[in-house]
Amino acid sequence: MTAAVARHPKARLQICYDERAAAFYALGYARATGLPALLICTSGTAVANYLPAVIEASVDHLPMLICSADRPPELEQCGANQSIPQTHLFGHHARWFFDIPCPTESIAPQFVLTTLAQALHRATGPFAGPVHLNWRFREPLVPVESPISPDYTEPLAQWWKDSQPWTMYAHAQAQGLPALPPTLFASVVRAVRGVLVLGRMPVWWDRTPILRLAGRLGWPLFADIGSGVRLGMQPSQRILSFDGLLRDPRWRASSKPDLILHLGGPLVAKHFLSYLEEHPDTPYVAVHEHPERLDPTHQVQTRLACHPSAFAESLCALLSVDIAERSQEWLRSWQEADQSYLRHVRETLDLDDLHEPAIAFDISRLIPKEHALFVGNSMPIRDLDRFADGFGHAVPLAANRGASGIDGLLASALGFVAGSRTKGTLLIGDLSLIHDLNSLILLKQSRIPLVIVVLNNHGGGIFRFLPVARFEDIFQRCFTTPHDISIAPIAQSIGISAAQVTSRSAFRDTYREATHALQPVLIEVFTHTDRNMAFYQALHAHTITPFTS
Ligand SMILES: Cc1ncc(C[n+]2csc(CCOP(=O)(O)OP(=O)(O)O)c2C)c(N)n1
Repeated sequence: MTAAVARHPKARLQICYDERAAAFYALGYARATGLPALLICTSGTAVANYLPAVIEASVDHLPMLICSADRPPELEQCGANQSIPQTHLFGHHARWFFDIPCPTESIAPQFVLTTLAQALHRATGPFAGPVHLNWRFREPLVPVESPISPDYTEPLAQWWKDSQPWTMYAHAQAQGLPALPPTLFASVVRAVRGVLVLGRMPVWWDRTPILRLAGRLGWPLFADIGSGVRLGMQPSQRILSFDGLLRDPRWRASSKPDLILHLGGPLVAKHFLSYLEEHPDTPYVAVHEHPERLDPTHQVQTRLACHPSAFAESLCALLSVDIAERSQEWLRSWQEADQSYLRHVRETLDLDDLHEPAIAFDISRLIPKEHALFVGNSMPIRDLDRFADGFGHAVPLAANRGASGIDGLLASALGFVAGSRTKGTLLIGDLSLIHDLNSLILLKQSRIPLVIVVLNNHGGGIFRFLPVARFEDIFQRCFTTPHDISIAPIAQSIGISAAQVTSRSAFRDTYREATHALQPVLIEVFTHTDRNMAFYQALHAHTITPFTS
């Protein structure tokens, strides 16, 4: 398999040093392109290392195609070297598994081609995700010519000349606009205090119909950082600080909506869930293309399994009357509260203090428009979601929010930037980067122009914000897991340019310069959880006037 790909004139090959990173790289590539990278590995624990990325791909419906090599059946479970049972290794995390027998002329070659076509369909189809093909081989395991009778491949004569799969699968569902339930249309038209929520969406989706719908409805718009509508200048209905406002119990209670329309995946913003729980009788409609439940508070009343853009188009086509006007007052109240909150955020951020929300804000302002942005889990994604400026560039952004692991983030960022065929920035916490240190070697070898901004607060800063922080005997040792490691020297030892900064102005200058580099750069920012906490406390001191109209 390796020889076939390495010698193929059209294949782009990425050699990875460990399989866990390889799978995360493939995941990041799929996030950028919507296409599955082909993962090839040997038998044994090698393939097991794909599991974390397979889980993320499964949860977030990203295509992934795994081709593991395996020993022949007579060498399974008998002590033969590097042989483990690989059948259904990924359990229900794989959309499809197939055990492909050792090559033999007694099986028609069309079998291989229909298997591949099915694998591709199951990986990329309407319910996309990881597919595992387990290929068994007998020795010799090297690409030597083996005698094949001339008429064996005869039935494939036409297929060799084409570039199409043997079986073409048509996605019937993807064609045409979905028919909307009449009751749904009626409740949209009736709603005066509607809220439009945009969750996580793949970067390759066309958002034009969704933005058109946002304009037609004229409702407050809550856009998640992964929606593609949170960064840059976007619709005037967007309420940048909705999570901050919804944190306030009085605002939550007083701003009762009469319909919530949620397009795409879940949100990073935690207080949106509290808002839902505060108003259990508000009709809540969720639209996503896959059929799975997206309802952690168990309140969704109508769930449409169709593409949000197609849904938006259908709804716009039905909305002949201008309904935005009747929601003007409702929208204005949200916008005024938003402006007041944002003024307070900017005043607090402008103090030139070095803390993590400030770095997230600075990146959103300074990132060049030709960069792709990958964001680590824990506090980086939360800080960017809350404090990203609305005046930066609307760069493509991705994060591993399916299962929210802190593993494989550098490898995922590399795959994302490679798939985007551009430069990139990764914002990541220190523990997350330590989890994926191997991928610094992948970065060095691949020379992908990535700027890594690592926030070194010497452990897991998020735990300071969680109730476990009160339990002093276990908090530091078992949760924060403190360390005194500096990451820049590790990167330098591998041959990656790296800088350390301890002030906000030094960060801005270093980051600006790094984004112009043609090679990878790591910027280690030393931050302190006390300062992060102080910023949040100053922010929470802001008084939000309850909703009045
Ligand atoms: C693979 C994995 N292990 C553990 C966790 C639990 N976890 C969530 S956040 C976090 C700390 C991350 O620390 P860091 O990357 O330094 O970011 P910070 O909390 O400082 O923002 C941990 C261990 C996880 N999400 N994924």
